[in-house]
Amino acid sequence: MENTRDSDLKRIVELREQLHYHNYRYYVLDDPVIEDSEYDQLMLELIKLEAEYPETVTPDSPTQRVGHAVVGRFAQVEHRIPLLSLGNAFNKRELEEFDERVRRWAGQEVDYVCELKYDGLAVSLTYENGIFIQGATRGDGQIGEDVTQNLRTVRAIPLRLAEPVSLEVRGEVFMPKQAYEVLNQERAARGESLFANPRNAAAGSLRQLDPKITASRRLDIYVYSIGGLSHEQIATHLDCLNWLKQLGFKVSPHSKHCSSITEVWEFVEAWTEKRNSLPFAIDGIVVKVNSLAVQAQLGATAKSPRWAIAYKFPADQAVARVLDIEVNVGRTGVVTPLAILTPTLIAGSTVSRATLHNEDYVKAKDIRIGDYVVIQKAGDVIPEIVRSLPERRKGDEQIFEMPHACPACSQPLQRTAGEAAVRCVNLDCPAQAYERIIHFASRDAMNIEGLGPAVIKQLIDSELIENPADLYELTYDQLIGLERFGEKSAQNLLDAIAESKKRPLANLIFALGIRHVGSEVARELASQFGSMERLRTAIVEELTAINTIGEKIASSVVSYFSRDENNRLIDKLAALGVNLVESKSEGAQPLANLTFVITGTLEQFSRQEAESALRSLGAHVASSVSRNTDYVVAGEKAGSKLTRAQQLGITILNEQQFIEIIRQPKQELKQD
Ligand code: 0OX
Repeated sequence: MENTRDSDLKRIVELREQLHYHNYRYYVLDDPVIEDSEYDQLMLELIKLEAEYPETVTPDSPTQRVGHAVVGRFAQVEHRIPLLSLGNAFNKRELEEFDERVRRWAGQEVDYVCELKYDGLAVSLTYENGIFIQGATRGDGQIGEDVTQNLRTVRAIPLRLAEPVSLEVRGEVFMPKQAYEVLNQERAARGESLFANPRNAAAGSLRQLDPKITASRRLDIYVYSIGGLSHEQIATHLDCLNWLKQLGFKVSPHSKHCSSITEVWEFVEAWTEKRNSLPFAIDGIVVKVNSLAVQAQLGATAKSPRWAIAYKFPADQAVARVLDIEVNVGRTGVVTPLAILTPTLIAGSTVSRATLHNEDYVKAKDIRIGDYVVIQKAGDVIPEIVRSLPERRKGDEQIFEMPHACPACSQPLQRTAGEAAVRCVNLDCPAQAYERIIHFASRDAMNIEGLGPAVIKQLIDSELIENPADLYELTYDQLIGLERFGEKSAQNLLDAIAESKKRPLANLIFALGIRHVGSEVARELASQFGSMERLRTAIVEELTAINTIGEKIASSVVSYFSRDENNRLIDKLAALGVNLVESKSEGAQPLANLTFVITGTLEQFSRQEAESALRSLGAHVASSVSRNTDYVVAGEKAGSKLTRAQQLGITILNEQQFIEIIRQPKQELKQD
């Protein structure tokens, strides 16, 4: 007996090795060395043996790709190091300007790596000792969703690496064109709604609660970077890609080393020609500085690294007819004309409306109702009208006139001298309220799943809500009485609304829709003021004291909180249990109550990245050293702040110690 067990266990190990290898050959290299039937045979044998010895089953076993469904909704994952997005270039000149900027900042010549820009969704994959332990979506760059179970089903993602390393890898999950076509055909046959493009199909597939559905969706991935890379042997982005390849990741075979921007442009031109022949969608070329030292030197702005740029392919164009021009009232009361078009296929999706921005735009482009127009769409950008085609007019086209009264509340519209926008200034305007609630529920705001524009309209029309706070008073009985709501959808919506009460303060500040307060500014306000109570009593000088906040934002914030109805809204949110403070649970905020100061240049991080990594763990980051400072992170060329910290006897951390702390804050730092 003992003997059988021994040989079975040996066989289990052998089968796992073989299956890992053949999975790699098939899904990563796209170069299988055995028949599918042989692979299935090996898998079956392993499944049987594991059933006999369940105690041997580990999560990285090839049999463990499809796990259990997530109950409720995905957990949130705070990215240790934010997933930045890319700045864009739309032509050769803008690429050359990028190159000039880079060389000026670097103070030397630089070489680049060009990559195809896969049109999918960015994910982060975490490995511990070579085992895949967590996968998350990019989300807003700071907080994503834990989609580990779904990413495990993506066969090109290794569950186990060639070396027992711990690292966080970033890549783009996408759906190949053919898989997308087949999926849409199947959906059409079942009478289900179709995905507008492969990108949406990939996103929809990754956000399924049941990994079985994701597993059936044939997703693929290319990985392209390591989060907060620190490895002596790796000096360039190319080295990094090669190392990722050696570890077993699927790395794009189309990346190219270019020694000058001229070579970059040749790569761009070649792929502009060839891009439609690829089996997957790409929407541009990503250009990255090759040297990691130069990357670190350049750092990042609030949103994107300075050492990389995305060249976007020219927009696809098509001709459509303007059937009508409607006007739309936005959340701040701005009234925008909107062209209603003949449904037209462009860049893989059907377009039937396009914004006309404002009255002057319509006049300048001479767009009339009944006109044929050239429309264009680039990637995710809202379609726009490039020009009208007056040569195709028949004579019955109508010139558009901006209405004088708001189409929603009939109050007179106002146009401020010197501004192109026309506004409805009635704060009770139902159209504005509707847009405000849409914004409140949106992903980067309160992220209330299932609460899209149609449901919001239904809730307003049924007089169940008038403002965002009313959402928190909705009851099951009210929802179940509405059309299209069943027991499950009513309960799901209530759960999602209840869950949103826990959103971080920054998201709530953004959700309020204060003019000029985007998500980045909201984050800054949350971190500086720490609570809605402090923020709403702030004066202009306190706000402008923050580096990134100028007069315009400061007065907009003060003016927002000077209005009674806004204060009533916040009081009501507070009374209904919505989180209004910055601090979160102990577990998520291991550095809460600790003040850090960063000085000098860090090799692996820009200042912005280092600060956000600390803030995401709850730390306060100050700009000057005082007795209240707990830690000073000192990079290269640290100056007077370091001296002051030494004088005050404050603990000084070097970059390596800093990296350890942001990786494992609890073990490294003791809180009193
Ligand atoms: C892509 C892609 C996206 C690394 C630093 C900022 C962006 N869609 O194919 N992102 C990146 O790079 C990150 N590379 C890519 N190839």
